[in-house]
Amino acid sequence: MNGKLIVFEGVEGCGKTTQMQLCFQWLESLNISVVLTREPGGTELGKDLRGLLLSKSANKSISEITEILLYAADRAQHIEEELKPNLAMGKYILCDRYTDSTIAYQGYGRGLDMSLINNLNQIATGGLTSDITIWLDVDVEVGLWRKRGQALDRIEQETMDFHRRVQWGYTELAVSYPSRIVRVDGSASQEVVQQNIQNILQKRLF
Ligand code: T5A
Repeated sequence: MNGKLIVFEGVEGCGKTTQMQLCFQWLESLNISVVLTREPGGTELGKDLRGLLLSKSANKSISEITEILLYAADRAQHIEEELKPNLAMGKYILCDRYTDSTIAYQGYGRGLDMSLINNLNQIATGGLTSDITIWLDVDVEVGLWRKRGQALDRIEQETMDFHRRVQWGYTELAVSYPSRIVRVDGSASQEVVQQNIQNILQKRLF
């Protein structure tokens, strides 16, 4: 596959959507063919799964195993329908969340068994890893403060302890996979964060 899979990760409100849009415009200005996508919800089936997992009316009593299986189902469909075909066409893919979200949220956040998570990630992805993962690192309090006034989804409504465990998960992942995961200070201004991301992508991918 000739394309590149560029993943954006981080806690709630870290600025992924904002930075992905800016990256999209920047890559297009360089005449690079680029697509934006996300997990959950990058396919038609995935949109339904996202609703089940996150909507305000999402079932609060969804079990932890059901939750991780739904994320894995969304990912399996996303890879077959969206990621593999676009990579084969040589496109750059900007993907909002991928396997590290499952490790951070279901592993560190929920406390599910890591070998189960790694097995499910392997089954869903068939071994497809990102070329680079940008981790937008902001304090949990900062991210949630940015979302003030918005209706919080099922996972955003979790406790501060949950969100802090997720944040710790990203910290440990970045230490474990230094060649794949690059930390970017997400608390800087949008312009500074974007410049830092562009510098990293230029150095690592071009
Ligand atoms: N999930 C996902 C799992 O539990 N397991 C999994 O395997 C997967 C794949 C998905 C949820 O599902 C969970 C994790 C999540 O809980 P999502 O797609 O991340 O949800 O939800 P979104 O609502 O799309 O994303 P976030 O809410 O996390 O927000 P973003 O995209 O990180 O942040 P963004 O860009 O929308 O910015 C938020 C606000 O901050 C401002 C923006 O203008 C906006 O108002 N902002 C800044 N303000 C100051 N300085 C900056 N640098 C700023 N950057 C943005």
